[in-house]
Amino acid sequence: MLKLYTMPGACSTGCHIALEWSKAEYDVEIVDQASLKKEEFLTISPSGQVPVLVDGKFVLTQNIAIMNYIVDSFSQGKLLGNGSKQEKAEALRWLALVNSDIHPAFRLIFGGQRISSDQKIIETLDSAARKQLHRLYGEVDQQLADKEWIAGFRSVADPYLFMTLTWAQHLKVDISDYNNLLKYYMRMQKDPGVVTVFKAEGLPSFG
Ligand SMILES: N[C@@H](CCC(=O)N[C@@H](CS)C(=O)NCC(=O)O)C(=O)O
Repeated sequence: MLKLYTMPGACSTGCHIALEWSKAEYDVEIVDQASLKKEEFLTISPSGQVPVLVDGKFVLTQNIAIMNYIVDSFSQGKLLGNGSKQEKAEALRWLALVNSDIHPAFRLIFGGQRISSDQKIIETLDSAARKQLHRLYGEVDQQLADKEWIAGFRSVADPYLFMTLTWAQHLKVDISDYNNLLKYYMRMQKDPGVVTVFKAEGLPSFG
């Protein structure tokens, strides 16, 4: 059985939601920030990061690879589309935007002090990241103008995008002018899979 290592509220919670949406049988191990840097965890994730997916002796890191592995393991979830190369590419495009562009921008906001101890530099990184996020979420907002899901159908890109929106809310990243995105965020909060996973990870429910 697949086993996912996740830290509540992190990007790994997105993988947890993808497993739940796939109607998969899976195990979850919830880890905290401190345990990520311990010897035992570093043997499966040398970078000391979640997500990690374990399938027997096979150990996999990196969101994109894990999302793909979930889809290949549980094709009934159709989280990369209907089998056409266009739907698969569309879902991967948005998954890549979240993993390669949106997620790293957040790292500049909550991890600025890992880059520099100079307060001015930290503030510059923070404000540059907020501008970048505003532009990226603008792209997502346009895409959602006539779509319920980011790729046009429910896909692995959605739970990951959703997790970044919880960070945006927490860190007060301004998305107030993006109505399509705000509506999407509200819809996702009510999604039964999201609700189940948030409960399982001990995260507060959305009011
Ligand atoms: N490139 C990695 C990034 C994973 C990542 O940034 N994980 C974060 C949680 S969202 C983490 O484990 N942070 C803890 C740390 O770096 O100490 C992936 O896509 O899986």
